[in-house]
Amino acid sequence: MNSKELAKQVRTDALLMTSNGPAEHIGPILSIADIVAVLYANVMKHDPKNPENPSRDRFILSKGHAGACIYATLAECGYFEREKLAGYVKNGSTLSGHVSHKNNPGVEFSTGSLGHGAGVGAGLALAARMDKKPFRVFVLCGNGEMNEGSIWETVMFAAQNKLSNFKLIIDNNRLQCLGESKNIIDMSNMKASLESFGFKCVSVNGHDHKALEKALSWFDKTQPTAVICETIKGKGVSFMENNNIWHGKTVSGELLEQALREVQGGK
Ligand SMILES: Cc1ncc(C[n+]2csc(CCOP(=O)(O)OP(=O)(O)O)c2C)c(N)n1
Repeated sequence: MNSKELAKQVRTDALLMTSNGPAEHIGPILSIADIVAVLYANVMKHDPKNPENPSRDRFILSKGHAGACIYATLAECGYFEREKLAGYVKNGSTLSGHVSHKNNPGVEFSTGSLGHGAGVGAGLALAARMDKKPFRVFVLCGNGEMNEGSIWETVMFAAQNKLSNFKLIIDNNRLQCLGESKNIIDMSNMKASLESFGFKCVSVNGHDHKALEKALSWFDKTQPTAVICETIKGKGVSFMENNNIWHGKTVSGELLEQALREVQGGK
């Protein structure tokens, strides 16, 4: 499946999955579907038949409230049966709303408490160097999550240790759960801040698959890299785009039908 088909299928799966729960994060999921699809279809070295391969690239979804996105991607790539997605957030399922690695092949690390994925990812990147392993580590954070001090500790650590196999990806949709980021902690200087600590950094349209592939495949020889993805929260569903009410709300009924038609390319 190419990245565009994968993103379309992930959006469809995620709409259906999140309709199982009372308060699911569909806006945050639609925001990152293109980034995650490009990573898994075109950028990362990974093998669904051998999820524990020590040389595999690692991906950590640090904004773990968007769990349905990674579960759907992994199922579509063949890590586990698609039928398992129907159990999402239901009793007895391993697919919790916030990401869990327990009994979910392909998930590297459980997340949901924001600010932790980057530190774990940087540790993995250092371990790769110490063990002389070729893998790279990709961590995806939200722009609101970038308010967390622990992320900036990681940035300093990764830069000082010249973790050139570490890539920080920021889903910069400019919203967080309670409003516009610029009114909470303004991070419009994010690129300059990352560069000042020693990261190499680019900004890219987070829904343009070609541009994403180029930026996400780019690594520096000595320094860690960051890709700031300019995204639209709720991307692909007209009534959800940039409408923060869909940060943590479930869609159902006629609106769900409309959303499914829209992500499939209809009206
Ligand atoms: C440590 C921590 N504090 C608060 C929350 C509650 N919370 C869940 S999502 C969210 C907003 C995250 O914003 P952003 O990173 O921009 O993600 P997006 O809204 O784009 O998905 C918050 C504060 C949390 N999950 N973890």
